[in-house]
Amino acid sequence: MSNFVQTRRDGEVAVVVVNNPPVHALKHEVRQGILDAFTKANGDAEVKAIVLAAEGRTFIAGADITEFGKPPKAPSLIDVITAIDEIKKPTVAAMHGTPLGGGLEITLACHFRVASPGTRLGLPEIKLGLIPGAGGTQRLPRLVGVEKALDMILSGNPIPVKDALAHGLVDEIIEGDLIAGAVAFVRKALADKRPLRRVRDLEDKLKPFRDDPAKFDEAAASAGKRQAGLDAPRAAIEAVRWTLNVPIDKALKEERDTFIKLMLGDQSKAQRHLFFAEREAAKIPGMAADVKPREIRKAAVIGAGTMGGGISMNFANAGIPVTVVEMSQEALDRGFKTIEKNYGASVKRGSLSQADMDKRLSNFTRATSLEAVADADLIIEAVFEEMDIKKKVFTELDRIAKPGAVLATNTSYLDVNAIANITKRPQDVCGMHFFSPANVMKLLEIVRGEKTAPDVIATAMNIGRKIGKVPVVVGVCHGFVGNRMLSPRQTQAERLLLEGAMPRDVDAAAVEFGFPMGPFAMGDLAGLDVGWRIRRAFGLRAEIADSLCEQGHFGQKTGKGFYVYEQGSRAGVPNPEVETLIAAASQKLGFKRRPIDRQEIIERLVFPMINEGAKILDEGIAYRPGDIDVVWVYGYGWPVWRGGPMFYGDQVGLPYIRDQLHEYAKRSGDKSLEPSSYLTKLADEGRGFASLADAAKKSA
Ligand code: 3H9
Repeated sequence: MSNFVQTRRDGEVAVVVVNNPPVHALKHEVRQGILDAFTKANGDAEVKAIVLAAEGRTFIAGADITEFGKPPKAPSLIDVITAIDEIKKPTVAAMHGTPLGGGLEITLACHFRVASPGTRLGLPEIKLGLIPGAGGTQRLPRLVGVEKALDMILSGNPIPVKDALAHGLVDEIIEGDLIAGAVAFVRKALADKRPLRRVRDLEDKLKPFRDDPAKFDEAAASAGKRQAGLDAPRAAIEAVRWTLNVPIDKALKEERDTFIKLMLGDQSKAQRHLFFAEREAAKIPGMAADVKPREIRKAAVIGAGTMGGGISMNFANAGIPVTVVEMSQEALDRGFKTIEKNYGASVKRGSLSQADMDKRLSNFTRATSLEAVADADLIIEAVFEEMDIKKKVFTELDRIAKPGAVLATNTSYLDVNAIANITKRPQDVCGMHFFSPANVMKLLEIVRGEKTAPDVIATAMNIGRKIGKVPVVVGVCHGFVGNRMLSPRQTQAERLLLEGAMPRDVDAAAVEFGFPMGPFAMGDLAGLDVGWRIRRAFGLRAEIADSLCEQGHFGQKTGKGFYVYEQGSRAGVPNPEVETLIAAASQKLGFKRRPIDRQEIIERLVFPMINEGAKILDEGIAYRPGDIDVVWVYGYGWPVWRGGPMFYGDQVGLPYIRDQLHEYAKRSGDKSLEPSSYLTKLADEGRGFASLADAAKKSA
């Protein structure tokens, strides 16, 4: 008997139970165990029906992703599924937790599926740059219909069990003991002589699409927004289309071939890297196992501006009471108007019910005095980005906050140690850096000050996850990880203008690379005055952007920035005045303008970021290269299929990046482009960033 799969008998029913915690990933031994168990039960004349279930917190959550790219070992998941599909005794999958990917595909070879309340079922392969590779694209549409299947496969999001029941993916929801319920279900099926239909033989839900193939394109188009540049969604649509016109055995083979091609490709490699990087980022090296997060029952946010309002919504959405403090009633009212407008927009879109909006709004307490935060367990300061103001707020918080409260600053650039040290409890202070719009963006940089207590970091991580963020711990430096790496990109974007490019050239190259928008369109959207203010505070100047600001052009909000915006339009058109301004600036600063090609633009934007990332790792500001990748994907729209800047750096090769940076520094005379000593060292030693991740894992 396998260690991972055990069979017990309940009378005439064999119950096959998978046990490979935490999520029963279908590694080789598990596949073998399931195959053996089903083969044995099928051959046993005393067994009349078979139930498949799993121990612990979930049913099988998919193939073992760590096996991808390694030499395959028989039996494959398809071998297992084919064998189950052939069984003539009733088979029933008993699901709980998150039956996902290959885990759900196995159940599609069973005659019946039952599930506990709270089960969430899905085919998330698309999020790993894959399509379902064990029959999901062929069996799911036959069971739930083409529209629902496309929706599930293209979004990758799991559906609640009630939805699954409504669409025929689940035959019954079992309250109470799941396995006992599944056994009772299958006994009844035997007694009623229920026909044993194989999902692969179902045709009725395909018929409307076979009769009218144009309906398929409509269904595919309406199955959610797709990110440009990704291969898997296109492949998934084609695979589901085969249900209409390709015999199932041929389609299953083609599905498998497509899955393997995607699995071996760079996009899936990048997305799998991110899957594990996100989970690694949750682990804090050196954190003792007995460190417990503090309990957060009440939160408070100081500031109801764009950031403060967005931050507070996260808590209200998660059902955590949150007090929002502003200096004046007027500012408070303005802040809440925006919050209500944001919720109202979700209600209009249909993504939130009016009742849920009201419930969320009831979690807010409004206040105009800091004293109102006295009973909060976590206080996040989101006031103006100026050290003196922050210090004043923290001095007050030190006086007012209850002992043990976590005091967090949302600063983007300022020294968290200096803020902490103004209080008598620096161990309770950390940074919680949200990204705009703070109620939407998933990234949360948790800034570890030199005196921050481990349980404060654990608390910030824990609450971050509770409010749906992806938290990453970073150290104190100017701009932490994300903004610090953004800075050389911005510098190069402006340099490229001075040397010969136009904003549209730079933005087009960035979009071609995969960013949702280029640096200049982004600046116009965020407001050029934001960067201008920060640069002035630090005595810095960006010739072109600052000239625009001096003329009162702040981007979209003033109708003019690097682009011109027609009344109410978010799409900018090139601004001829800017082109004149750029030419004049080039002349003034002594640049001889020259044509700059796409490759140089992309490399000049991206390689300096990788160079800065190397410095960040060298200084220990980030624990692992994967943490930096998570920051950039979740906070700055780095294209997922390129895996994050450090992963991309390894793909391109550090020796090439070292040489190109040196070459660009020479050509442009910009010394800041020179490769850092750490990047040079890694490149010279023939190592990539991945070697640092491996080393970090070994020492953990
Ligand atoms: C697939 O099935 C392809 C098929 O169509 C065709 C095949 C031929 N493999 O997330 P957690 C690890 S593709 C290996 O923290 P949670 C994870 O790294 C697959 N390892 O727990 C972590 O390890 P560690 C389709 C996996 O409760 C630990 O388990 N399926 C896998 O927050 C706990 O994970 C998916 O894409 C895996 N498949 O969330 C599902 N899954 O402790 C991916 C997890 O060392 N998984 N691990 O850091 C998930 O979405 C979440 O893990 C889940 C649980 C929702 C299940």
